[in-house]
Amino acid sequence: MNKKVLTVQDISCFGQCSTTVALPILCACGVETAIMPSAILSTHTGGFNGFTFRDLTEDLPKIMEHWVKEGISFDAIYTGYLGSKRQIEIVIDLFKNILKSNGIRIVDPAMADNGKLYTGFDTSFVNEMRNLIGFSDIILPNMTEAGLLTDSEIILENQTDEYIKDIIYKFKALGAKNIVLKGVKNVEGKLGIAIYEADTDSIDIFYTDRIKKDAHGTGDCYAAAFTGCLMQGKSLGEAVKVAAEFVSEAILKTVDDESHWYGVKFEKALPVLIRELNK
Ligand code: PXL
Repeated sequence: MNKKVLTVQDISCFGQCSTTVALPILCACGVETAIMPSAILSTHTGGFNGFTFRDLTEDLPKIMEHWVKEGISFDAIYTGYLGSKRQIEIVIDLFKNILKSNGIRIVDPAMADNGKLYTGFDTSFVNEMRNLIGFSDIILPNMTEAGLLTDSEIILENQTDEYIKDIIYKFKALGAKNIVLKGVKNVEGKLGIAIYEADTDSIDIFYTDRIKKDAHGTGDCYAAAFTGCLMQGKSLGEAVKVAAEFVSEAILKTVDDESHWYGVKFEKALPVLIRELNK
């Protein structure tokens, strides 16, 4: 059966993130994708000055109501950067109203990185996002988001195994089911992704080679590829791995070009994604 995904995140018109990367990546995975733009910005907020920001909060319930009338529903709803606290409540309504009964709720809390909240977010947004965790099937936080959401110290380098476990247990206490925790750095030269699977109640860490480059938009590329793989029938663990290989390749394709500071050349890595997905 043809799987249909809805992604709810902003359109940053320039800058290779959110909806503008999710669509081509899910398309490359062969997955039909509908969008709900949370906001429209001239660029993303990570390094540009004077960007425009049109909040689309008021439009989202109307789009949903129309879809309900049309009988439109989805196999997965995957959320990224949201434009207001109110949109978090709306996402919970989307989960209730337009997700198929066995549909998957994937939440990337896209609100912070490198120890800091993105421009425009505050602790009240974090508190609201904490509430969304209990309504989701899979969450995809980076280490900064994990620290903020679980009220833990944010440790970006050399985390101990206890620290990783503690974060995962705190997420479980918040109602999280499956957890994909990005940015684990507890092995020299490696970048890890910790996977907690609710079914088996187990934690596993998958590692790739660490590339010394802070790249913007990689979380969005990761979440889109992960969702695409899952929709194509890959297991959680396989989807984590294929998405990680894709993002590593995208960073490698970008690392030598200093003028490309605002995003990654994910287009050049799509062949790797398609190859790994079809293995
Ligand atoms: O990549 C996450 C992201 C998405 N959308 C907007 C952003 C950011 C990160 O800064 O600013 C608008």
